[in-house]
Amino acid sequence: MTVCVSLPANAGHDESELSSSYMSNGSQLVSASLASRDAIPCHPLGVKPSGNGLTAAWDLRTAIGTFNILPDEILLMLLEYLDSASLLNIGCTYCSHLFSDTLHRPFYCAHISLDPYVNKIPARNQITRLPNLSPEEFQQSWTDRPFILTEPVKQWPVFKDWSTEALLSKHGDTEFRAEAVDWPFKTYVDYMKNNEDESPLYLFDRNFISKMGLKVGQPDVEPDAAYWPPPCFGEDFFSVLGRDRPDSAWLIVGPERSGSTFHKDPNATSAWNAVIRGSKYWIMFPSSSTLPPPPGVYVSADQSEVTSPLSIAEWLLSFHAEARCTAGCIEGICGEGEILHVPSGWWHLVVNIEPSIAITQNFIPRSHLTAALDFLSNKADQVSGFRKDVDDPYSRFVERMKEAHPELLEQAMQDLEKAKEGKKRKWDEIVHGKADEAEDGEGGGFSFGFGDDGSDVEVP
Ligand SMILES: O=C(O)CCC(=O)C(=O)O
Ligand SMILES: [Fe+2]
Repeated sequence: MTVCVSLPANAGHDESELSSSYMSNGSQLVSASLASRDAIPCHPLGVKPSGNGLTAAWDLRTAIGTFNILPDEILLMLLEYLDSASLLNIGCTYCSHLFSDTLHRPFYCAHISLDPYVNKIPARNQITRLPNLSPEEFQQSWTDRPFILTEPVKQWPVFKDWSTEALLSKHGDTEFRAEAVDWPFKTYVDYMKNNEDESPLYLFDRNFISKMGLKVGQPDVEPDAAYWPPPCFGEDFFSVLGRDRPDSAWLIVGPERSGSTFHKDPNATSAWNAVIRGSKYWIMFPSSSTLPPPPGVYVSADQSEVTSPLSIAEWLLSFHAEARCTAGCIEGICGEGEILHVPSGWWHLVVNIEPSIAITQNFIPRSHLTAALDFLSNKADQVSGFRKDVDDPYSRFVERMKEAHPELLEQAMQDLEKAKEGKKRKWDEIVHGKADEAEDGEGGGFSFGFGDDGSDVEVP
């Protein structure tokens, strides 16, 4: 790896105020726009990027004696063994002449402008916007395509009533889950307004309906409903599981820059995500057994582990340009009062471009029943969101579907079998050669017959 030094990060600061970056190809870093670099303030403790050390007269690192042989990443791990008082002391120590990308990069990522990434979306990538869709239109043409609806959310009482301030006054003392912590809403809002984190803590609560005493349901059935799924997303086969269904609805609150790194939604469900306040930038990719994951995302063979840059900003800096040019890329901004459809199996990364309040719900539409059954049966180790005492989600789902929708289940099971057979045939072709070629002894030798049958069904 080569250290590269770019133009001054902050014109007008002392001569060592350079920004640097490691690039594997050794070329000079000129990628970040002037506008975004101009916005990066100085590190509050005076830490500078590693590249600045190249021209510095003196380097504070030499002051740590024998520890100087250890890379910054290991030193940071050692610091984790300090008690909180010592950590606070270090956290208040001004470090002029300390040059460390490990320390500076998260700070840099926390301050890049999101504008270059969320603006100027190429027309071919733009997500489709529609006023509304009927259940029939959705089922016919849209279950495998992302889109934004502009009308339905604007009818919801929560669209009229909810704001950070309104929620503060009603639910300030209510605890909501934000990643690993349960915080009173007022504590979270305080954090949200004052943090400068690279990856801000994200409020993501699956019990908000009961915690907030909300009623949910179509307004003709539930006149006091706070919101209701738009009718096109009404069909949801997980509802046959009643109270045994996996988690399905979340309240999502976060400051600018908070969001979700690349993932597919759980249990092969589809989802809708409604923005009540603020706005979100989405970038999405279809997936299939033959498509690679999005740029910068690496998946284990059984898809159980997804590795990508830890922070959204890091991914944007490193991979957004390539992603934008990748076939299948869909991008869009879901604004206040709009709702976005995430089809089953699609990769997506989401970043709040303003402080946002959203509700999301996951569901199984008719056309993805087979995918959900496949996931529950063949990826049982990756199934998530069920209560611990629901010990065999697949069997329970099949049982309840048999009672509620026997014909649909029968059809989905047949499709699943067919898909498995298709894969088996391919497997046999790979291992044993194509039957016709093997028999007639000609045909130019063996060829790998990969083709996408659109399914991720595993060979059992
Ligand atoms: O609003 C967001 O951050 C996206 C949430 C999301 O993708 C999810 O809940 O699966
Ligand atoms: Fe998601």
